[in-house]
Amino acid sequence: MRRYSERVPDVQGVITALIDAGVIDSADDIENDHIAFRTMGVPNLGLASFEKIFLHYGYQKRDPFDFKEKKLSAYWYAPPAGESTLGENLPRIFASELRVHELSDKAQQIIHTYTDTVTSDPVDALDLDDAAAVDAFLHRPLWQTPTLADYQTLLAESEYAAWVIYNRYYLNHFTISVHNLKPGYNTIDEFVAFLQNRGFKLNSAGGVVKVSPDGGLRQASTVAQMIEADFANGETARIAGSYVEFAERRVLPQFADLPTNKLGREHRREGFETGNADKIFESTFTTQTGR
Ligand code: OOG
Ligand code: NI
Repeated sequence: MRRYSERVPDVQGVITALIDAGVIDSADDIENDHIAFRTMGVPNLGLASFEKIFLHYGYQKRDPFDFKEKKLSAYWYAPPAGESTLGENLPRIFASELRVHELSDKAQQIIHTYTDTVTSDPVDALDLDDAAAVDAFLHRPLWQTPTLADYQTLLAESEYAAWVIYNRYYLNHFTISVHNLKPGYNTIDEFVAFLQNRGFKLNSAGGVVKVSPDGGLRQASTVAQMIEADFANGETARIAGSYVEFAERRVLPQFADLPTNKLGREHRREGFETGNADKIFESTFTTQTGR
């Protein structure tokens, strides 16, 4: 979270706005609904490698998601119940993988130039009980810094591919659970109005608020902030970094009569939604960052 918030000024921006408005006293009052990571689906990497970290910490693999057009596969992972070595109330995890073999030969070739240097699963070489080592791993480059030309070629075919070739396992977003905030801020529509009044730029793909068909999961996100990226051979460019998401999970119909102070995660809409996620991915796409 420290490195992520250094790189995404909106993180502190939203927290400060919430404190100024008297909605929270400090960042500790925010429930982190989920965090997200992106991976390259190639041998020794991808979800098969990445997920071992979180399975080790007691996360459980849940539903699969398929994004045909974007050539992505994803799963969500439920945190261990109650206290764990990492604390309690851990965020869910949404992790996705690019189906590299579905890209053009040219794009595959570029990706493999970098990823083929990873000849064994790097997670197998990690001491997973050492949380500091895991943190360092997530921020360590797995392959050589790409050239700007390779980045741009990938960008033209798959914005996701370009994002991962530069950003690797960098945290893609954290998510504020808006339903746990105080009245006036605890629905996604109210929260979005609050953000827009304060000038935050939100992802408009498919509409600002993305709603699951059952109406229970309502999400919005900022547009990724641009970072000054250092490419190979001393070249630099401004590219999409990470973003912040906001989620409202409505109380399930069978728990509608429970008093607010009795409501826990188990009483609200769980999981994720393909239609929502498909548009949230675009928070880092030039169609949004260029607006
Ligand atoms: C993940 C997009 C999907 C959600 O909550 O459905 C998502 C990404 O941009 O990598 O975050
Ligand atoms: Ni998300």
